[in-house]
Amino acid sequence: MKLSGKWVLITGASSGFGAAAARAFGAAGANLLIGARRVDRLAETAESARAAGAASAHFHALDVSSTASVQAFAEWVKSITPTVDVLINNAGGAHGLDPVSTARDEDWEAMVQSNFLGLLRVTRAILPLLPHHAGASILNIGSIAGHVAYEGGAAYCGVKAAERSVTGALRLELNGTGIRVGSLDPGLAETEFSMVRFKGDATRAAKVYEGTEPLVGEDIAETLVWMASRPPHVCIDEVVIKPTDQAAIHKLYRRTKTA
Ligand code: NDP
Ligand code: 8X3
Repeated sequence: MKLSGKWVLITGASSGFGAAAARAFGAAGANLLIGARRVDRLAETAESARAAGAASAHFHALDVSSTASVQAFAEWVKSITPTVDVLINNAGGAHGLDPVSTARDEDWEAMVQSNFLGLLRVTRAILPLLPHHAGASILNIGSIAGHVAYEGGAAYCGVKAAERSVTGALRLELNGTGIRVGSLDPGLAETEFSMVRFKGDATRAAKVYEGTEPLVGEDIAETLVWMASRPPHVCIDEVVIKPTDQAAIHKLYRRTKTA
């Protein structure tokens, strides 16, 4: 399916995967509708998407953890276009890496609100705009953390496992509409993810990627473009994408420095 002229909505497009996806769908000639909380960063993403070839790039503040914000965002979308062809639910992330015994309510709540409830809220608000039988797609960003649990990841792994359940339930609910529902589940990728997880501790964040070659936003973006551009009768249910250095969630190859 050609993406040129299609309307693509991306949540969490102020950095990382979402910003890279805006540029990649822009390069394919799409019209972009992007949201996140940091509006200054959205403006930069929109500018780079236009430079990449986007038919248009519109941005608006969005906090997926607030129903009122999601509703206001959806009203803004409707003021621009009556249809959205591709919805990318990407907003989210991890807060903390503490074991259950010492983890904080505010971190759990932030993860549930953005990764899980945010996904549900945005989908509910935008679903009426997705055309039937025209190759429309809902693409949700999961994680390998939704497949395999790790220490300190109880809540994050939990919300990403929930993303897989939401994706599966939506695919059943939308069967017969022609709307495709897929999940893209990445492994280790260098974005602002670890800076957010470790609350701005740049040294701790950098250690996550030390000696290894992680994925980058563009790897995820080009896969999203591929998923959305399959012929309308083809639904890519689930893609797991990891760095070659990451054989499994706990097995990450790190090169030792030779001075
Ligand atoms: P980044 O931190 O770079 O990007 C996260 C994006 O989500 C930002 O644009 C941020 O925008 C947005 N966001 C977070 N909370 C909210 C909110 N409440 N409302 C609106 N937007 C929000 O990290 P990534 O690009 O890596 O993360 C994107 C997705 O990919 C997340 O769902 C993450 O869990 C997932 N993921 C990441 C992996 C990785 O290793 N990097 C691997 C697997 C999955 P703002 O702060 O401006 O609101
Ligand atoms: C991000 C990947 O392994 O850090 O979802 O949880 S991981």
